[in-house]
Amino acid sequence: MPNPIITAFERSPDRGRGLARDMRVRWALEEVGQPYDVRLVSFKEMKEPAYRALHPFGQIPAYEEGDLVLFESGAIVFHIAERHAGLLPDDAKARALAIAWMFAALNTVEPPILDREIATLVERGKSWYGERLPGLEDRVHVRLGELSSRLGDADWLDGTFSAGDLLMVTVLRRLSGSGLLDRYPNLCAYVARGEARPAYQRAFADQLAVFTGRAQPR
Ligand SMILES: N[C@@H](CCC(=O)N[C@@H](CS)C(=O)NCC(=O)O)C(=O)O
Repeated sequence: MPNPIITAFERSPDRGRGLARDMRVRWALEEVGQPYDVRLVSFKEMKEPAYRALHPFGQIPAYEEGDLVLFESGAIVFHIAERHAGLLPDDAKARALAIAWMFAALNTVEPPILDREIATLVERGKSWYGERLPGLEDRVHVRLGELSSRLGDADWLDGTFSAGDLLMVTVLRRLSGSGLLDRYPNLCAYVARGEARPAYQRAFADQLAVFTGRAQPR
């Protein structure tokens, strides 16, 4: 069976700092030890019909495995976690909870973080930006406070590291440089634990190498 192929930005706006969503998929593939190939796409190419056949919204990442074509980073990580050991517990109840954390990361925690991020990127010059930002940050803090309380002094959200943690760590990393995580030492330590995993580091190095031009043929 040939390696799965993922798509990633030819030139990532985050300059390869692991914020583009191919990072989630790379990390999951590294965790389970599945080699993969990467197809780099330009912004122009992503919006063309040939690419939209892979990804209806013209975004990265898309994932090809034989005749299976998937889009949505959460669905791709879930697919990988279902087919390989290591990202979801075997016990049915623990597995269901880990899946709940995957949805929580993408459906409950990421939206207010994205709302704030988008405002800082596209609304910064507007007259009402200064009034809007505190409300957006309050909404982020509500979720961070709740997550911090739940995590407490545990290493991971529910027992052992799972795809739920993988997605949650990548979502929280979107706050890098904002200072918003600073008042939650346990969440900072949680993100650092995720980043310290060898699989994360391999994935990070590979996506950074695309930006620095040091990517090696796999
Ligand atoms: N919900 C999607 C979001 C995908 C997404 O927003 N991808 C961004 C990169 S991280 C992208 O392709 N942006 C370019 C665009 O939307 O034109 C997922 O999780 O895969």
